Amino acid sequence: MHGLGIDLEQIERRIRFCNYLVVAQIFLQDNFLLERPLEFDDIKPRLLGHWGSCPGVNIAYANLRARFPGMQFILGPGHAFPALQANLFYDGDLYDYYPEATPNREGLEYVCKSFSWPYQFPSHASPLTPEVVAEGGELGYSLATAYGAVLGRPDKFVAVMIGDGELETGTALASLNLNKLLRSEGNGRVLPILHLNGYKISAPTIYGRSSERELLQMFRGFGYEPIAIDGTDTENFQLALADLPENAFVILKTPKGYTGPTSLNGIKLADNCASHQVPLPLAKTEPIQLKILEDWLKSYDFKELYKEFAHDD
Ligand SMILES: Cc1ncc(C[n+]2csc(CCOP(=O)(O)OP(=O)(O)O)c2C)c(N)n1
Repeated sequence: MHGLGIDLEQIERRIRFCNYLVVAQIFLQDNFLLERPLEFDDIKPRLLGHWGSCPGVNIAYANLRARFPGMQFILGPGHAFPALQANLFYDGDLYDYYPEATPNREGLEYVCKSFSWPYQFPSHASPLTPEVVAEGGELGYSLATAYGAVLGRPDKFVAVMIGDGELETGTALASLNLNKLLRSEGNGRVLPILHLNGYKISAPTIYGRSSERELLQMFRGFGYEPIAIDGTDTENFQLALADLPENAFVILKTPKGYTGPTSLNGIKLADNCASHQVPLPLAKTEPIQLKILEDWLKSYDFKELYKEFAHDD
């Protein structure tokens, strides 16, 4: 427990839980708790989804939820859906809409199997996601949506995560100006968070290649009080959230694909655009990739986290 009254270890356990669940959703159709060695048959036949953005989203969600339990969360990069789904499952919010999503083995299997599966959940946030405001797919609208959500609602607090690739779109960039129009007592509060993981699909982002000084100046120019946070340092993140300036803009730095495999066939995966989608695309047929996947899943010590979470009979 921290002087702030927030359990930092619990936040980190939650992040590990959700990271595991993201990987399991993308890859597994069986053996979800790794109760026996991983086999090709445990792997889904068609590997879809996006890993790279998810660990940063899990970091943000866990930290924000601990500090602002009543927040509304808007996620710009809807392709990070497995992270959103993992968090909705963890909090029991998914269960409110899907009675199959029970906090036990059956619920876990349901969440993993139904991700990116015909007639179940797609690979992006969609109208099937509880409380979704607009379907993912087209980047750029998150910040404008967040300002819209607090209009005339002084009681509302919306945290909005904008991808650094997303902020290269005209829509998202122009939405930064809304900050100047909406600062009044009659409206709620928006906390914009730039997810600075440095990369988009197959290239670095402009902001990933900008200096911190340039970024701070840019957001100051739009009328914000920007702060840069290293997302991998939970204590630092919580201290910053406890002392946010009135008109804060968070620049959240996380390495893309953080905690995932570091390289494959000589290609850098973590902290690189190569982790954007499925980093081990041949896990169903290549023994080496299957082994890397197994080690990756094991690295989260999920069994211990699962015991804490599950209500099995
Ligand atoms: C308007 C629009 N342009 C392009 C795309 C294609 N696209 C999908 S994901 C992506 C990269 C997103 O990068 P970022 O916002 O940084 O997200 P993250 O790095 O967290 O995955 C792009 C360009 C899109 N979905 N919408």
